[in-house]
Amino acid sequence: MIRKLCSGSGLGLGGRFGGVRLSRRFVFLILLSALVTVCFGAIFFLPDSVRIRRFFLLPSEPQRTDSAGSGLGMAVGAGSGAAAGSRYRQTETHVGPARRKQKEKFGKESVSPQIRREVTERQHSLRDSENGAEVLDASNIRYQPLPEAGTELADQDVRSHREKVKEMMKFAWDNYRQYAWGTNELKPLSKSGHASGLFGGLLGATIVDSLDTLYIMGLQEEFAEAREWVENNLDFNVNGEVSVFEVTIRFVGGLLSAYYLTGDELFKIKAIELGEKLLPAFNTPTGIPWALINLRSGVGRNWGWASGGSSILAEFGTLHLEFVHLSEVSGDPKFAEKVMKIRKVLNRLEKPHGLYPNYLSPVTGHWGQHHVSIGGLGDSFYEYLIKTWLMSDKTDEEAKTMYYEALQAIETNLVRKSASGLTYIAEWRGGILDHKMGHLACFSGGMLAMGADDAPADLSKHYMELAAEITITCHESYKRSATRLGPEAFRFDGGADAVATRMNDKYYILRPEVVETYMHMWRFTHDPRYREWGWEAVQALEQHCRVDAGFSGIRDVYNTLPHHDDVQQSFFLAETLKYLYVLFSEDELLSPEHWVFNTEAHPLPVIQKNTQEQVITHDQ
Ligand code: DMJ
Repeated sequence: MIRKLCSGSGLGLGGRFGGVRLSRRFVFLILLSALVTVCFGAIFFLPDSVRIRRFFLLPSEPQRTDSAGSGLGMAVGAGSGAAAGSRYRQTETHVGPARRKQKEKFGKESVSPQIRREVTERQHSLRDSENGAEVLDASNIRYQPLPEAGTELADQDVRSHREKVKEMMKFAWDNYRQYAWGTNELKPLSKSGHASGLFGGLLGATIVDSLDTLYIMGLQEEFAEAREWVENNLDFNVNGEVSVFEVTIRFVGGLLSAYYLTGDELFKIKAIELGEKLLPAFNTPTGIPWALINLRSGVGRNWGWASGGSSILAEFGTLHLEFVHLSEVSGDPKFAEKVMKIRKVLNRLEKPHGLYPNYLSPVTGHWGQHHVSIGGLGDSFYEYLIKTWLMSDKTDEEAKTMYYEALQAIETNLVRKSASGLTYIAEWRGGILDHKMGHLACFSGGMLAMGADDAPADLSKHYMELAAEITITCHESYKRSATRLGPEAFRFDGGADAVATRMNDKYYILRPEVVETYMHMWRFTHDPRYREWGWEAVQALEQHCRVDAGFSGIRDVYNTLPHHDDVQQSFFLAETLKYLYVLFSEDELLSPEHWVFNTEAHPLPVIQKNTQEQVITHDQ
């Protein structure tokens, strides 16, 4: 082009004057330096400062593409389209050195010394299942929830309770396997698969949700089958809308947990692949993600029923643990950055009476309807604030501050006592209290206990007492029903005291929150009543929810005549049975010092202090 411009001039300068060669060079140099300036300047307009840092600070190294190596090379595999594949490869080149660094780090530092010791001592113990089937290459195992299942409990009763829970898990699993294999959930009366609208075209929710429970319980043959299904059938390239929240807590959480427990790279690869697929949900004017995303097209939107097109607090506020761990395992900060952006938006907003309304527009960044709840629509947002603090090895001060401030506002505005003295957490609608508590809100007993230790001065004891009171209330909601199972919501007005008064609040769908709280309370207090209450729940489940081919929810907890809903929820295997199993296990099994359960009960390890700066960034 430059040549043409000069030599093609009608003046024929090049031929006539010796000085023309000089000016050609001059023009060339000017254009070249302009080009360099433009390219260099453009780098500073890139949005992601971390990537820029990497680009300049880390030496570029050729990428390994072998499947067994870095792992990410495989992520393009089954189901990824060509476009997605090339996008992936681009990212991979970009973060390669950091990921390798991360991999080394994982081998050396992130794991606490105690877990590492346990792993070293026992890493060969899982090679063979009870039936002699090879399950995993033990050399890959980096984390292990030991001591080994069923061996160390001195108390015979507790041991047999735990065995009972394991038997329930096997029964639930075997029936799913026989009648609904590969579908999302089992219909235990119809003996067929159940398709839930939450997962779009995604399949295998029960399989992915159950991986860690099977593993923890030592159901190794079943675990091996589940793994095989994940390897050969778990496909994310589906043309359907999924719930970003549900897929994150069940699928990403389940896969991450399986990876951390077993060290099997397959689960890591799958988790990262799915994490990538979810990223377009964050492409909104504020960075608050859409509730729904089409995994193939990347088009997102919100639920039609949510206040003026809002996103839901308990959904966009319950991604933090998983996305931080996606950055941890991939070495790519982009996942953590997405959830830090959510936090930034929330921090900038005015909160009515210090409370967080359940609806927020991802477009304007303004609150929708002022409905506040520690039950449905709000619940796990609060849970993730304190768990983020704990999972960060108590370094994420911002999460801690947000949690205790929110808790104070909740206590002032929502916590009340019933006429009979039961403590409950009401809902708040634009300043008016609705004296009802949902089954979902019962997780808060465990949450309060888990946050009590680090509470601001002189509040620790108080929060522990509040935790115990909430647990009593939730237990009463079970005790006051004919089936000894709790309703979906119970009220404290119009003469009601921890009972449901409306027909459509009377159902029980195998939810975990009450036994979840028993488990945490047991661990923090060792008060035997929590194990007793857990055992009551086991018996009630056996009596009213166990059917020929699995476990089913019931439509009315106040009626002992069976009226089943014919769904075996995947969270029954992921959460309810796991929490019960842990309740009847020794404290070392997934101890809170080293593990944090995501909201679907998938254990994720605490990220050790000395390794954090390398991956998690708080910029933007
Ligand atoms: C689970 O999927 C999770 O616990 C979620 O946080 C709330 N609902 C169900 C179980 O009830």
